[in-house]
Amino acid sequence: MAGMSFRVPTVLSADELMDKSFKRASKITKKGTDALDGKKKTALAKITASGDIIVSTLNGYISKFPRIEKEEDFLPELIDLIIGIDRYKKALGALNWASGRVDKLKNDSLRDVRRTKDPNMIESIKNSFYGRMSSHIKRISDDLLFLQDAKNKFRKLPAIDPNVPTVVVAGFPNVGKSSLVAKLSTAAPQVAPYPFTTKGIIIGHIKDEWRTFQIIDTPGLLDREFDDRNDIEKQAVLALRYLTDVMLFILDPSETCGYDLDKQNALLKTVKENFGEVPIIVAESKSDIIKRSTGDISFSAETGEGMNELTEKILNLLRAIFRERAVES
Ligand SMILES: Nc1nc2c(ncn2[C@@H]2O[C@H](COP(=O)(O)OP(=O)(O)O)[C@@H](O)[C@H]2O)c(=O)[nH]1
Ligand SMILES: [Mg+2]
Repeated sequence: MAGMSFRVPTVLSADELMDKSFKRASKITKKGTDALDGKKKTALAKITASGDIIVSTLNGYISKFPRIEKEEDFLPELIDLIIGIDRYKKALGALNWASGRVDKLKNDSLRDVRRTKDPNMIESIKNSFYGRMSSHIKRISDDLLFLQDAKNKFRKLPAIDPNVPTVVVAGFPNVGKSSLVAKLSTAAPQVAPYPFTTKGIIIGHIKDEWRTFQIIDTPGLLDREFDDRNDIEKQAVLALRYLTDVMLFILDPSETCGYDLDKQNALLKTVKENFGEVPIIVAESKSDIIKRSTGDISFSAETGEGMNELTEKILNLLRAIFRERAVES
């Protein structure tokens, strides 16, 4: 499950792809009932093998790279952020084009070989097949390189699974987000670089009896005023919105984080505005220092006070969302 969206194959360059195809074909010889028949059968087998290897390799890439299903989703936003969605779509489209062309070329060439009775023609049909196939592959050279580069960028992404119910944590720096994620997470959270932020995103997992949920802390993104953001950060927040099933906003009433409560409440307000429909749980941290009675859950990552209550509240909300989705689909 973890990181399932980004298990993409290594992409060969145009030259490597052609080498692979020629190498496969060069090993083939077929016996026939006579010299012409042998020549024909060998040419047919070579054309079939070398064409098929190109088609199946390209189709394999197309099916293994993540598909852009709908624009209003985490994955397209993320892909756009990392590599550019238009270029990505163009690259996959180009592979699809080349695959179709090579397949047709193969079938046309096979037909021509079958029809001819001239041994020299067999050779020239085969050579022109190789030449034209080569030129189709050369035309997608840039697209293959682009996808290989995309693969490398995908590989560096931490294992965020867009299909797993997800809590995203927000609140000013030092309010206690990382401490909370570490405490809530069943295993040690992963820290990984992300295009969202220079600081690295933190992904924890919460397991109940039979299901796993993600809890994500995004330093640099949901811990400051929205107005200060550059375009990439704005886009990152948009991507996050599609990922977030529940927002957990942490207020630090002790103000030991260095931000007074007015500032913190102002950030809460903008987070609410930016995340529209997403349900928000507000929780107050550091209850070992100060505990208010506002109706929001107070907790302390340090002493463990209120942690069970908070976990239950989060899990109940996530379970309800998960059930709703299971019923819908
Ligand atoms: N007293 C107290 N301090 C805490 C608690 N949780 C976090 N802190 C402290 O607050 C500071 C910031 O915590 P951190 O989790 O890194 O906050 P983040 O920047 O929001 O991720 C650290 O010095 C923590 O030790 C708590 O429950 N009680
Ligand atoms: Mg932190």
